[in-house]
Amino acid sequence: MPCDCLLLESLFCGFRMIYTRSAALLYLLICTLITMKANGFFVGITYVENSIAKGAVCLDGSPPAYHMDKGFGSGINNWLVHLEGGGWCSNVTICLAHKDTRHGSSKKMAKQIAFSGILSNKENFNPDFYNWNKIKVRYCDGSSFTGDVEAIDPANNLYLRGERVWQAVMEDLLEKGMKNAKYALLSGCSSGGLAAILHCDRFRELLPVDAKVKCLSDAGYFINAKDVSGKDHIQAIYNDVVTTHQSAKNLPVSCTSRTEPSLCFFPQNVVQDMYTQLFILNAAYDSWQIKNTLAPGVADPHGHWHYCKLDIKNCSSSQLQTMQGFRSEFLNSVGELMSSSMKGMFINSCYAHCQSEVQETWLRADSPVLDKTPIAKAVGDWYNDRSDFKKIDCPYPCDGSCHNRVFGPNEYSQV
Ligand SMILES: *[C@@H]1O[C@H](CO)[C@@H](O)[C@H](O)[C@H]1NC(C)=O
Ligand SMILES: CC(=O)N[C@H]1CO[C@H](CO)[C@@H](O)[C@@H]1O
Repeated sequence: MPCDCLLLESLFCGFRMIYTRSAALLYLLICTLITMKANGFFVGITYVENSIAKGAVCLDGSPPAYHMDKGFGSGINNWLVHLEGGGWCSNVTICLAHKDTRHGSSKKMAKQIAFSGILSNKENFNPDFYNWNKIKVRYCDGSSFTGDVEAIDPANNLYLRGERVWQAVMEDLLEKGMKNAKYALLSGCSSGGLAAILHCDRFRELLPVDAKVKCLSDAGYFINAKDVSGKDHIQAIYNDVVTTHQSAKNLPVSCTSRTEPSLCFFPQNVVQDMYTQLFILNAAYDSWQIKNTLAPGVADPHGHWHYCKLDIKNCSSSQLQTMQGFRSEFLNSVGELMSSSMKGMFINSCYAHCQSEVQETWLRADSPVLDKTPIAKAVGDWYNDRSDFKKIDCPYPCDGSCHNRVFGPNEYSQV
């Protein structure tokens, strides 16, 4: 529920006491209208039931799922496949904790979700992709769609089959018409944005040779940086993910043939060998990476970073200095891509994570801009070869167009 609805809820509280039923109905109606205006339109879920026979299932053994809005007009042969994010489960204990949530079971997923931003069907909100076939693939494997463990431990019935989920969903979409695609874009946010990088070249191979195919990673460029205590925290987590899910065989061979597989979960070791065009959309102070890579709880036992992680405005000058160091590392890790004609880039200086999925950051009068260009235009220009957009923002706090995230005290950013 968006906050507008919470406000409405309290307004209607009084009325409800007297005219409970009609007030509740009116509330629901207004709330639905507000939600639709703010968040786009609702799209129903499709379960890929025949995947079960292939052993391509969520952590709990339920079928994978996606939401699809059919293309129309000149977009009927164009396909946008957007991969949902939701962190990773790096060991069996954590995967078991995910198993009975929407990130581990299609039984727990909402039957309708709002499509907005890059998934919007309105031309003025999403000028380059609005009439495409638009698919949001739900994330329920915890491995960025890379895992494939044959054995099932009867003691816990945990399935680690992300790679099979990827294949089964792609087969289903190809059958639904994607095999005739003329234009296609594989995108994703967070762990889905990482999956879009890891699967990009293989997605390209599934489609007709004369189709135009590119990939967009939104907040999926996770860098291999040390945490504030000097430890390789994120590298250890990725090592656990790749080991637990037996992902090595499904990571790009160009990387695994020259270095250890867990390092091939980091885009910085993968992107230079990709032959499909890639756009990297990322905040240099990505809020997930600041919270979980730079200053995870284990690296900050006294909680010095607690308020800073909730709201960048609360960071001390020494914390900001540390964050500028993180930005420098981030820019170093994308640096050599600046010269590649195969890559597009929108790296802004916001405290944000995932900027393509919601209208307020994708395209609105006040949405983030780089060089006066909003994200939707930068991505659209790059996709359609109108210009090769490649821009890096000046350091925080120079950018007044940011929509910086402010987290509630108990909010976790498992996007
Ligand atoms: C799983 O990972 C968590 C967090 O990293 C850790 O606390 C826990 O001990 C791990 N459990 C096992 C069984 O390795
Ligand atoms: C705990 C803390 O420092 N909170 C502050 C964060 O910043 C806002 C305004 O930027 C203050 O109102 C809070 O008190």
